Amino acid sequence: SDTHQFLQDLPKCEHHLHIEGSLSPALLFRLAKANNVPLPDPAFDPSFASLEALEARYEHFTSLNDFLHYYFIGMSVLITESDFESLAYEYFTRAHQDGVHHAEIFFDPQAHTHRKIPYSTVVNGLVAAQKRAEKDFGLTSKLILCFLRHLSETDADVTYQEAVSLGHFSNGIVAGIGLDSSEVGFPPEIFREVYASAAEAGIRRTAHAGEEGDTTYISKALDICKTQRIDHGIRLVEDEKLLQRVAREKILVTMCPLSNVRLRCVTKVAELPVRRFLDEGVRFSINSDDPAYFGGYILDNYCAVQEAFGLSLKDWRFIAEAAIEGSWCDEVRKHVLL
Ligand code: ES4
Ligand code: ZN
Repeated sequence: SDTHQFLQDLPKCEHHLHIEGSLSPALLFRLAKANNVPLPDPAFDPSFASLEALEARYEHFTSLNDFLHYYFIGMSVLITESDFESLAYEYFTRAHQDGVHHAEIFFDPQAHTHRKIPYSTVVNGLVAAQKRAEKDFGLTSKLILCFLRHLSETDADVTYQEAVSLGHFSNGIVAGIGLDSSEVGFPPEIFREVYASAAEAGIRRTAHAGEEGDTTYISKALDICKTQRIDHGIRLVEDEKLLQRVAREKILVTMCPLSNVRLRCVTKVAELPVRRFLDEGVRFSINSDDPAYFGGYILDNYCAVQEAFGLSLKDWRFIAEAAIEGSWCDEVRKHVLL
């Protein structure tokens, strides 16, 4: 249709995409076999009995933690540099088809180093895919290193120091840090020290906050971790003052509509605070989060928002411009994107 074409053609930036969350059930089973990685016994979890069973299971997540259980099992099949390269190149190919010009992708190094896959294997594979995507599609991208919040601050710091020692923040391979995994019970202030080190070194910062957690997770991310973005942030509307502050300070909120429905943060896309954000001038982008798990890539998310809210050309222009301005690329690239 016309709107679908319009949204496809709209120059998009993706800021909230976990590369491990772009692992489809088909690729999961293929790599499990190729790499001899055992999957859970179907006698204990029938979801692993077949491709179809796993796909069906992904349609019925009950919470963030329910999803994360499958997310961490899924990524256990990623072993070699080439696995990470294929995974990321497949994502970039799809993103390009969806009209993405610039993508900032999260990766979870601890989820790999904890199962003896070296940090450099992960990053080398991702970087190889980034180079191919830029050459083949003109798609630019950045990596954002996420800490797993269910692990300790000490563990996060070990990961951070490894990236620092390889020069990945100063040479531009990693554009910033983020915080993901189980939110409730793991507030951002646990990671205050590693965020303070990053701030001091001029490294950009974001954190998942206000997905399942209340508004204190958002305010602590901003006040204590000094984040320049908030990932998800849908519960921001529960605190009017905080909402106005986010608008005033031009903090980018990275929304993931289909994710929020699949993880039951809302019952439907129409419940998301899209209208409130537009009316209050809160800058936000629309993203896919874990597209292989949540039933849609970025264009599906854009279309779902349009279907629920019927936004105007002016609204879409605001969203597209906020996404470009909030990107962590250099000013020259931003100028080209605008
Ligand atoms: C995630 Cl949706 C979501 N929330 C928190 N952490 C995550 N890691 C991957 N997807
Ligand atoms: Zn996320």
